[in-house]
This record gives sequence, C-alpha cells and structure tokens, in this order.
Amino acid sequence: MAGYYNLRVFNEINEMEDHELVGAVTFDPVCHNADYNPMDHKINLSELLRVIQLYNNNAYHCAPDGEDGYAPGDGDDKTCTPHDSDYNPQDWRISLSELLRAIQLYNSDGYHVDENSEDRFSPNENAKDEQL
Ligand SMILES: [Ca+2]
Ligand SMILES: [Ca+2]
Repeated sequence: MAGYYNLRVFNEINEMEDHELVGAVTFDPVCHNADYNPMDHKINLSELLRVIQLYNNNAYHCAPDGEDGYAPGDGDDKTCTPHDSDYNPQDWRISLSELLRAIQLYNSDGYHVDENSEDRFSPNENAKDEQL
C-alpha cells in the first residue's frame, strides 16, 4: 500500500524484556499528490480533474481536512508540503505547463519516482515490463 512506513529493528538483549533499537528505516513509496484516490501510482481522470480544478482557480492552499490536503483558491494556510504539480516554479499556483505535466502522467500507464526528473516523477514508458 502506498504511504509512509516506519520499520524499527530491535536487537533482543535478554529474553524477558528490553529491546535495543539497532536501526530504523523509513519506507517512502512516494505518490504524486495528484494521485490520492486511490494512491496507486496512476493518475486517473477524477484525479486529473482535481489538478485542473486547482489550475482553474489560479491558486491553491493547504486544507488538512480536504480530500487531498489542498483546496482551490488563495488561502492563508501554506504550511503544508506544496502540491507535487506545483514545482516550476513552486508558487502555490498550478501553471499551464505544470498542468500539462500532470496530463502527461495521466496519459501514461502509471508513473514512478525519478529523482533526476524535473518534478521527481516520470511517466512509465513501458509499464507492463516494469511491473513484473
Ligand atoms: Ca490514483
Ligand atoms: Ca507553480
């Protein structure tokens, strides 16, 4: 399942009690913010329409209780992590080129994290092979 996981590895010091933490790693199967319902590394039509809605309203802001953590329109709350579609520049607005990037992800058969790409994501070019 997508999301954030913490794995804590303990070393048993004795049989009765006490475990020593020997390592902790965080699994971070990152999903694009537009990919929220469901978080399945694919942008479906309703998810794309949400990005279009943010684009159409010229601005967006944080809405912790919102369906995807954001709300269209200008707002005071900009304390959350900006939307992944808002990256060039990151200015609490979804520009046309940023929207086109979301559409590109929508048109592909899924996407994956790519730290070398402009927005840290890349569309899957050969999804069937990669999903083996
Ligand atoms: Ca999705
Ligand atoms: Ca922007």
